[in-house]
Amino acid sequence: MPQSKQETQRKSKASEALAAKQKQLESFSQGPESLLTTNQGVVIPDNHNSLRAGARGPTLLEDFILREKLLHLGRERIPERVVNARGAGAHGYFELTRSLVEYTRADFLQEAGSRTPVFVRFSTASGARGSADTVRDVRGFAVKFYTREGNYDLVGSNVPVFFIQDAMKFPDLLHAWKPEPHHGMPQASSAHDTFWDFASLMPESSHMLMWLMSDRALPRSWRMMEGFGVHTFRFVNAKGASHFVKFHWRPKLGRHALLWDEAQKLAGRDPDFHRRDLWEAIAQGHFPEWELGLQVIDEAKAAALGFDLLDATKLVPEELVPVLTVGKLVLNRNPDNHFAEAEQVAFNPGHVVPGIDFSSDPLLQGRLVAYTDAQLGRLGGPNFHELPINRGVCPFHNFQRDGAHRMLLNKGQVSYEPNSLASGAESRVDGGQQGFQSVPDEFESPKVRRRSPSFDDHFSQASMFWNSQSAVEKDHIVAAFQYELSKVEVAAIRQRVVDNLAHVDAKLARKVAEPLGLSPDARAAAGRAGFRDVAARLPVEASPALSMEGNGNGIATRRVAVLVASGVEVGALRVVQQALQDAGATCRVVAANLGSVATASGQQLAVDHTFCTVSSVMFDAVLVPGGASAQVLAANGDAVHFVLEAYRHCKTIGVIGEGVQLLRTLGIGAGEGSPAVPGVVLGRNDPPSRAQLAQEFVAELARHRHWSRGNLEAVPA
Ligand code: HDD
Repeated sequence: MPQSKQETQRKSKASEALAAKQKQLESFSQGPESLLTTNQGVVIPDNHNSLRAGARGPTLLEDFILREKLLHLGRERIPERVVNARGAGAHGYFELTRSLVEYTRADFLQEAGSRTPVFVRFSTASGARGSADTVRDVRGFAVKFYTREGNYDLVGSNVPVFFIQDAMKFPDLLHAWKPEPHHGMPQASSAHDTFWDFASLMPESSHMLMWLMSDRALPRSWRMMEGFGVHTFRFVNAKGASHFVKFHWRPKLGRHALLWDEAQKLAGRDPDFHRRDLWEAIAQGHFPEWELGLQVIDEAKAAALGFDLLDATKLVPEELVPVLTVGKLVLNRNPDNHFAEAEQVAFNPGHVVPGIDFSSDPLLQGRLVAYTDAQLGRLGGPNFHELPINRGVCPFHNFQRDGAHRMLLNKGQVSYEPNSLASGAESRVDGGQQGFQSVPDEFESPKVRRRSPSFDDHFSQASMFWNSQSAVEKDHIVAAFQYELSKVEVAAIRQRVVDNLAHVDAKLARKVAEPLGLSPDARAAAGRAGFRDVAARLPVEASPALSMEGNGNGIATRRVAVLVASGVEVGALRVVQQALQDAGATCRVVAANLGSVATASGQQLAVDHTFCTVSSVMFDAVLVPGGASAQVLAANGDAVHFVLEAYRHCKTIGVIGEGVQLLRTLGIGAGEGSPAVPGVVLGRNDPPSRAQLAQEFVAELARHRHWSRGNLEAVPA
């Protein structure tokens, strides 16, 4: 069908917007050059030898080439972010699918179909820049929109709530969470005394602790986690009318998690697991995608929700306010340079555009100060907005001048306003036509250093979260509390945590406490300073959207390991591989050595990885083809461990022909006479049954995990 003129114009405007940022970045880019020069452009004659007084004599101070290299190296590190230090990012675009003109005047939210360039950085919160990706933690999800009215940053996370209600407690939270100051341990972990000491004395953290101990804190991939703006923000339309708004990013691939055992092993096997996953997906053209969802709330009706929207320890259940889908986020380009882009990018919840405003959430209000301050230090001065990744795509002009690393050459005599010396445009100030307008709230109250009593409910939403979890998810939460508390050395801290948990759910508290030799005491918790018990009614008893169970969404980008040795029968394997590829999954051949193995028909099968460099935790499923190779694998401890571990982690296992022997050797009842094992697909090599085998394997993989396997504790992996 021919496109309408309007549609063609819209598309060309959208691609212009995207090209603008890319073009700007390219003007700062440099590819490899053949001739090495100094930073001053002087050609370097020899890059191996310093200038010496004789071939065996001392190096001369005048060697400006050596000096420049060494001195540059000595300054190549900048301070890491005080939180969210560990992260990586990608470029992409945001496409509006529904005009929001009724709610906001923000230019990039007006016209359905318009596209805005974005840079997104994902991170962990507590670990250092070199820590592992898969630790138990909340993940930062920060989006910079390069809009035509200035940069807008949505600096959120994969959890919709936070530990504390007031920014005043943020430094305390971080000091308690980061490695303990006397010995600098542990790295990137909440499983230690100071974290739980603080948390147990701050009952307002109860809701966030439930999320942190849940599978949400162990995402399978950044591409498979939700994002949230956390705070309540405001949309303001052209007439000045304002609504509260909550932001949601919903991943197209569904929400999926790692198991704790996997996460820990991955931290050693591949500490870069999440950043590698993002990089490879984009490099292979599997562009990650999220829907933008909004909960828009009439400000006059907010009080009727039964909790305070300004309290960042609360979420708005979707049963009370449905999520409206308004756009999509697509990441389609890896950075050219990790440092210049992911490290130097400066996000700030205070970067808003006309039409988006803040609420009085006291946590958000504190953030508005903290980010600029942190970046002034981290990026070395007041001109970090001039770094390529931080530059807006719209013109900017003001009379701020000078400072470290200033790149702009502001022309003219005048750097103040009002003035009469510059030409007309220099001194113009917009009278509010285009400019940012704050919502004209009226405040008539005394100054107080006190929280509103509407912030006193510390447990009801933690209970709602617990009620919303599946049986398996609940088991994981209990196990996580037990793990963390078992690492806490001071018994009184463990006791305080389980006492608090008794206010979330009595059964949860008992289950956590029992193996720790404790018994929860709800009354003791209630007697402690800082405890508030307003006996609030749950906003809803349970909210299904808070569970990740049954969140299928296909097998695109899932990774399947094919274990092979010489003599492997590849007939059925090829059919399964094709079906997996058609569904967007990736197969990797794993063997004892790199190179290739001889197949049963005398051909060569190329090997991608060896058992030394990968293990089952780096894959979503395992496939063991038939042929003489099965016997060779059964005698290889690494291959045996690979399959056992995948079995224990409830992953799909496909076994073809003689491969079944391997399962039997491992004590996994399979094949004739044995009952079917959930998620274990058995197939034959003969051509008629190959298609069915492929179909079954793909269907089982789409279930992601097979929790109903029995007696998993007995599996030695
Ligand atoms: Fe923060 C970084 C998210 C509360 C102070 N924060 C930072 C980043 C994310 C968040 C995603 C990394 C941005 C990037 O990728 O560069 N922060 C959150 C969320 C919060 C939150 C979702 C709760 C709703 N943060 C918070 C508070 C304060 C800070 C209450 C201080 C009052 N955050 C910072 C910071 C960081 C930061 C110190 C570290 C370096 C930086 O900003 O540039 O300013």
